[in-house]
This record gives sequence, structure tokens and C-alpha cells, in this order.
Amino acid sequence: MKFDKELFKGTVLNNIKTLYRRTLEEATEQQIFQAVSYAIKDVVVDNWMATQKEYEKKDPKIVYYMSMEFLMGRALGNNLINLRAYKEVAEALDELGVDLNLVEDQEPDPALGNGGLGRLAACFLDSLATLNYAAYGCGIRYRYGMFRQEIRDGYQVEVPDNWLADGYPFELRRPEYAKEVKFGGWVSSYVDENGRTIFKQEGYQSVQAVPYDMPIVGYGNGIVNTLRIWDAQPVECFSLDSFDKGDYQKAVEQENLARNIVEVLYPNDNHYAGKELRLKQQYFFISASVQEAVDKYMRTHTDLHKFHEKVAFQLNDTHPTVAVAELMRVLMDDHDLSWDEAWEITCKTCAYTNHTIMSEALEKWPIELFSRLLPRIYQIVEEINRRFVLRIQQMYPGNQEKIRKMAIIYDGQVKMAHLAIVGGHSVNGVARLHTEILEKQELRDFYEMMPEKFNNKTNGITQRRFLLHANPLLADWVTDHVGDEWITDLPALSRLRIYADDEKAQQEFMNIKYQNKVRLAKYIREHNGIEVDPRSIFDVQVKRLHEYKRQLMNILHIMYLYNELKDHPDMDFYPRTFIFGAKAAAGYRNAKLTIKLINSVADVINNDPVVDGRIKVVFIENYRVSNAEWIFAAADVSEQISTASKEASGTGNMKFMLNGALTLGTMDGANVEIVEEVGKKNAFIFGLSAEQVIQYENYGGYNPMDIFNNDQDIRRVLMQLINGTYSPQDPELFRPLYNSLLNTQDTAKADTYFILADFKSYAEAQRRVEAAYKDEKNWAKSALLNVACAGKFSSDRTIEEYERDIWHQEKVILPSKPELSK
Ligand code: 475
Repeated sequence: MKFDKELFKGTVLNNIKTLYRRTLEEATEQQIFQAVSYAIKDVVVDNWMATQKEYEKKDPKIVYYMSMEFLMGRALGNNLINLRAYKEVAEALDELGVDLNLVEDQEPDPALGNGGLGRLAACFLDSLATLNYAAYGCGIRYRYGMFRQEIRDGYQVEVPDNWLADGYPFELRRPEYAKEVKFGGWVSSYVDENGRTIFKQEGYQSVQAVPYDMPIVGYGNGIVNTLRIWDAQPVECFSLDSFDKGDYQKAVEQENLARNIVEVLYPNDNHYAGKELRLKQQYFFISASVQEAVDKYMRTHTDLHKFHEKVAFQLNDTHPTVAVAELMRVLMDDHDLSWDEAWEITCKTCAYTNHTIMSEALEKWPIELFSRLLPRIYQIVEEINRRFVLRIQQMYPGNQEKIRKMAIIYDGQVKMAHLAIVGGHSVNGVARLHTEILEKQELRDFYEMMPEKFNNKTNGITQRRFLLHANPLLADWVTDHVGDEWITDLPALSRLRIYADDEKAQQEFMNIKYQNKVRLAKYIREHNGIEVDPRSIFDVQVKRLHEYKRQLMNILHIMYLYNELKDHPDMDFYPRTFIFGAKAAAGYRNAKLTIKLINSVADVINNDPVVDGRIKVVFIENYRVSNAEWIFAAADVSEQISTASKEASGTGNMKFMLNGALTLGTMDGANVEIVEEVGKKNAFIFGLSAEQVIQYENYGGYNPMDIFNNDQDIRRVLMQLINGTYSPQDPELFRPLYNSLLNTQDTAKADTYFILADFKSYAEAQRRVEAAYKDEKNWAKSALLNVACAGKFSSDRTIEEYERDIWHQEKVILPSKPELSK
């Protein structure tokens, strides 16, 4: 069906009328956004219904991607892209005198996630729909998503993100699928007439889980899958005429439980907070999702023994791991299966993805809390643990050490990773190096006991959002040269290789990069009031702020460069714009102080006449999916400088590569595979290897003080942290950062992320960057090769690997051509 421009324009105008009783001229930008979105939703819903009808007919296996986080980013532009209607709609709106870009900018950026893990979930949903697989994302409808970051006086200030304030047009409330979720109380048991033990949770409080569905539009194939996020409501409005004091008390508590549970996303990335409310959130959305998956299956099937043939649960890290016990509970308590039957089905249904080896991220719940909140679930976990410990004893007789290290419940704690590994059939890491470290180090005992479960799935990103939508100039240029297959087959980009040496292509590419830099420079001028030169090298580090990601090393190096410029004002120096974007967890002191340091250094350097604009430092406020798209498109250098072994994969690294930035990085995470694809010549690699880092960690031998004492450049920079150079009113301000590098009391705790060890090697790599950029043709060639070699890093490839090794779904092809598609 062809896009009917006039019909679309009419719908928009009519929506403005019926929603707001206004004309287009009278409508606010937000109202126009709503009206346009409802016009698009109208089309999406038709495809959505057609897809779900076909799923009912074909009865394919369904994947439930269970995740505490979905960092979706804005939907309007992405939906238009995937409907293949972006240009037509832009044109139609233009005829109405409306700029689609401004309309898009009215959408709140749904930020129901922190960083990498949440954005990966969003990319996976896009790929699943595009590749014709039936899938649900299952998550939480947080009232407040990731906080909005404001920078005041150089400090991060967290402002609540009320993303639902104006109503979100792309969600649909589905009260007919509401579920009850029970917390607390106790478990009573009795033996029924058939001699079976029946377990009943009593004296509990419950919450009503009400789902909201968001459409996930596949690219050009008519498929629309569902992101189902759960809201919490009180079970019943309590009656004020209740004279029973106990009831009244309970009613108030239930009301509060419901009010609190989905209130806010925990803003911690790669970190376990251990809060009771967090466990409530986990069980809340998992219980609702598992109940619905079983109910849905039972609507069209009778034999639960074949559940796993039609359903897969993918657990996005350990946060959803209570799913193992909850599925056991539903199968046994609600559907009368025996332990052994339920266990077989559960293991065949569940699979676990690990996203980090940072030890502070490991989820370990105190037994007291876990059993109080989830008494029946705890019983089941105890029994899983009892049986697993027996298996350990059979395999390693008399080996107490194995039990201590591997048991699910030990030392007063419930270890969620162990439960996820034991209760599923697959364990995967997210890049080759990361999976190797899991097998050899972190999960070694489990790997030795059950090697068949372990596999790698190197992450990927969706090129629909991160090239087609983010960088229309480059996307069009690529399509002009090699056709548009890359949109659904990213390896087709390799056809660009033949243009790498073509001077005209190089020039065109650099020109596009320049225009994207102009676009970002304008954004920076408007948002930061800083003037940056689009001819300078745009050197970018955008990601969550974490010590292991080493933003501190980046800014220390900038301080070092500044010292060099002060000492040799006439030195040869290619102008550089250093761009940072990062949110810090609200309670993470050193992370927040690093933000302050970056802004303080920026203040000094940006305003020093000696520098004369040759270095600019910019901290982009409120880094999020929507501004990320512009930033990737404009980057020359991609900073991927984590301590080797610490970054499980990284996915920003792939977004930069796809947009033709060169990686400056360590041999960590997926950087290893990026360099493998593009060649060492087209990246700047430095620093300790993962093996060397692990060697130091396991056997010691690293002393940052030696480096401090022997290297005057480093010493000078570190002293500037504590002598007031960047904080004259309070010279002690940055002392904690200094101490984190040189903690004099306990050398084992000094510089745990090896910043000083890697500093010189990093500075040397930065010199190579500068030299390379001066050779413009060669730079253009390398940048083009980065684009050409990015094919592996599509989330389409990742999803097909999950399909091949874990999910084994069949594709569903719709019978008729989708609405709005050519
Ligand atoms: C890795 N988040 C990246 C990315 O696989 C990797 C959220 C809540 C609580 C604790 N942790 C989190 C993460 O652990 C996380 O985002 N991990 C990231 O997953 C996708 O590319 O290297 O750091």
C-alpha cells in the first residue's frame, strides 16, 4: 500500500482538532507532536493487529526478553524509519509548514534504563521484529526513568524525569491482562486427598500488575512486536467503612506498596545496591510476566510439558533471575506438575546473559530479606539449592571448597548468578574476551561442571537507529554507493571497501563528517554556550561514568596536554575538541567528582588565551539516546579506554565505528573484535592486556607510587589535583581522586584501574591520533574502512546467533504487504 500523503495530513489536522479543539496554527509544538504520533500509531496498530493474528495462526515459539531496563529512546522517528515512511512524512509535514525534526524533539526520551544493558535490550527488540521473530520485551513502567542531569557550577544535579507528564502516545494500557503479585506473609502446607503436598501463601500483601504495551516496529516487514511494561496498582480501593482496624492498616500498606514499587528506576550501572524495593521490583515484573506467559500458552495449548518448545525466557543479567523459581512455582502450585517435571521445563525455558564481571555488581540477597519478602519463592530456591549441592557432592566427593564457592545459598545469602546458571540451559557472555574471562576466571567452577551451557554472543547495535536515523547524510551516501541492503544486512557495507582509496569518496565522506560536526557544534553552542571549531578533531567519550571506564585518565591526559601547551606555546598542535557525556550514579562520589573535575578543567582551558582555542573541553549535559545519535555521527575519535578485562563488551564503540570514527582503545571487551575486523592500522590501541591486568590482580606487583616517583609529567598532573590549579578556592576538592590513584595507607587499594600504568601508553597513542589526522586522505581512508568493516556489529547478527544456539525460533512472514510500505 502506498503512503497517502493527503490522508495523512488530514489525519494530523483532525487529531489536533479532536484532541485539543485547536487548529494547526493554534497548536503548541507538543500538541503537534501528539497529533502526528497518533496519526502514525493508527497505522502501527493495524500492522500490530495483523502481526498478532498471524502469530495466533502460526503458533510460533515466543521469546520473552526479561529485563529490568529498556533504554528505548524516542519512538516517533524510529517508527517512521522502520515503516519506511520517514521521508514521505517529513515531506507531508513540510507542506503543512511543520518541521519533522522539531516535532521529534518534542518527544520525551523514554529512558527506562541506565546504559549498555538497557540499550542492548532495545536494540534486540528492534532486530527481533526486523528478523520476523515473535518476541515480547518484559519490563517495568517506571514512573520516573533515568534522572535528567543538570550541570550547576560544574556539579551534576539529578532532576526527576517525569516522562509521562504529557501522556505518551505510543503506549497502550491493557487492563484485561492484569495479574496479582503477592509479597510477604507465610507458607502453609497440607496434604490433599491424592497425597500431594499443597503449598499456600497466606497473610500476604498483593499488588495488581497492569501491563502497558508499546509497539516494536520491524523494518519494512509489517511485523509489530510488543514491549510489555508493568504498572502497579492497589489491588482494590479499600473501603473507608471498614471498621476492622487490621484490614484498614493492611489496605493502607497495600496501597503504599503499589505506589512505591514502580516509582523509580535505580540509577546504578554495573552496581548492586541491595535495596529491598529493588527486589520487590524484580519479583513484581517477573511474576506478572511469567504468569502471563503461562496463561497465554494455556489459552491455545493443553500440555505444559511442551512449554519450552513454544516459550523461551532470556534473562538480561541476574536482575530477572527470580523467574527460575517463579516458573517452578506456577508450574507446581498453579498447574500441579511434580518437581521433576517442572524442573525440566524450567531449565529448558530459561537462559542467562552475563553483562559484567565487576564484583560490586554481583547480586547477593540476604536470606532474611529474601525469605521475608518471597516466602514461597525462597522455599523453592532452598530446594533447588539442596539438590544442586547433592550434585556437587556427587561430582566432587568431600570437596567442601566447591560447595562454598558454588552453592546458591551460602553464608546467609542467595546468589542470583548461581541460580541463573543452575536453573537455565545457557550462560552467555557478551564479547569473546568477556566469555573467556567468565570461563577461566569468574565462573570457572561452573564452566568445569557444565561446559555445554557456556557460549558467547558478541553484542551488536541496530543500524536502523544508529546510522539510518542518526546520520541521514552518511546513510544516503552509503546507499548511493552500495545500495540499501545494509539496512537489513549490515555486512553488505563491506562493498564500501573499494571506495577507501578513492579520493572523491574520501572527500565526500570527510565533508559529511564536517556537516555532522557543524550540527553538533550548533547543539553545543545552544546547550553549553561554548564555541567549538568543526575543523578540530572531535575526540569523544560518551558513556556512563565509572572508574573502570577511566574518564579520569582522559581528563588527566588533557591536563597533561595543557601543561605541554603552556610550556611550549608555539609547539605544533592540531586543534582538538574533547567531548564528554556521562551520568554518574547519584551516590557514586568519585564519579561525581570526576564530572566536576572535567568541568573545572574545561573552564580553565577553554578560557586561557595561551591555548587560543587549540584545546576545547566540552561536557554535554544530560547525555541520553536522543543526543547520542548526533554525537556518534560527529565523532572523529572514539574513546574506549576501560581497564582491560573490565568492560564486558561495550556497544558505544560499535556505534562510533559505524559512523566512521576511529577507535582509541584498550584491548578490552568488543574492542578486540573491532580491531580484528578493521585492522590494527585503522585503530589506536594501547595499554595493558587483560591478561596482564588479571596477573597483577591475582599476584600483585603493581605499585603506582613507583610511577608517580619516576615520571615527572604524571607527577605534575597529579599534583595539580591537590594544589588548587583547577580549584583555587578549595585546593582539597579533588583530593579523593588523587587518593584513589595513590592511596598511601594501603597500596593494594591504589589505582585499582591501572590509570598510571597505562598513562604513558595512552599519551603515546594520542600522539599517533594527531599525526594520523594531519594526513587527511589516510584518515578518511581509515574512517571509511571503519564503516565498511562494521558489518559484524549489527544486533541482527547477534540475534541470529541467539536463535541458532539458544532460542531456535521459526520466522513468521506476514501474508500481505504491510501498511505504509512500498
Ligand atoms: C556492560 N548494568 C557493557 C553492556 O551487554 C556491555 C544495570 C543495573 C544494575 C547493575 N548493572 C547494570 C550493567 O551491568 C551494564 O550495563 N553492563 C553493560 O552491558 C551490554 O556492552 O560492557 O558494562
